[in-house]
Amino acid sequence: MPVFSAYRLLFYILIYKLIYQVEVKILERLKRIAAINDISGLGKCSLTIALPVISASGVECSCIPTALLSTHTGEFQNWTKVDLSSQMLKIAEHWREIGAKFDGICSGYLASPAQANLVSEIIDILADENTLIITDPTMADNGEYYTGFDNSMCEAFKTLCKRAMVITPNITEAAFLSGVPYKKPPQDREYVEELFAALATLGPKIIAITGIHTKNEEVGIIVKDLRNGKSCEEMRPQRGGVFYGVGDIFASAFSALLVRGATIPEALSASGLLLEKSIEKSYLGDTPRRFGVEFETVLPEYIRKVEDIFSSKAF
Ligand code: PXL
Repeated sequence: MPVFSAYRLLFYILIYKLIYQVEVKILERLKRIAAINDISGLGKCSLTIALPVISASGVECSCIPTALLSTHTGEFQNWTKVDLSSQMLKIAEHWREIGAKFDGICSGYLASPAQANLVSEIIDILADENTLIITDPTMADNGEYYTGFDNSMCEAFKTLCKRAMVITPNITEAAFLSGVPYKKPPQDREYVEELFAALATLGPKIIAITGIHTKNEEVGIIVKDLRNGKSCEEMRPQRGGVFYGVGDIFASAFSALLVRGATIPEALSASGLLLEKSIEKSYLGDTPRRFGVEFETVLPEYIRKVEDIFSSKAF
């Protein structure tokens, strides 16, 4: 082939790639998640995390609040709480009338075990065959139920895990849901595999267990895709004490990125970065723990990482 036409061919290929890339970007429809979770006015968790984090992931976040609290229920006293059960179905039905479509439905903290039935009804109302259902069974940590919760909340969450494609329990919740006795840190691989196997019987296809202390000084997340048996993990240095809202940060980012089309390792790596850096900032800044972690100043770096993931998909 003459040199001239080889260059010309290369030129056309480059132009084609450029146009294709621009088109993919333009055609990437904004995805939408319905976040079903509480609003704790102070103490950064649940919806006050889901809204900014899902938005920063490039996904629209619509909210169905399960309860309105003055603060979260850990390390605060005399908090106020209004159960919003009476509104939840009404909101979903209104959205159905409007014809709103949802690419994901992500549920978390419930005001009562009975709300699990409402969440299930909301899934019936809003989901179609392409909607990713994610359940974050927010009910316990460090081997104990959150204030006001007991085994009946665990039974309620089991029914939601059965409907979910993705579940994101911490290691305490994984133990409670699976019926495998909770093991204090360090938790060896064999124990974690036992949890995965028992949770698999509930029906989800992707299980992300957070807060796993596999060895001294290390803590992290292990995700198993039961469709192909593959696992991936993100470990970080262990920082002593409790960090509030970090499960919500992970569940929100991981869900949004999956809904947007990231692979599991990509979603885990970006959500793990947001989590680790937010914890690190709070740890170094010595922020009072109960007010939640400093995720806000990490969002720019997280957004850059998310952009890298999706711009590489355009080629
Ligand atoms: O981040 C979990 C969470 C969510 N919502 C409420 C909570 C907690 C944990 O304590 O109390 C109200």
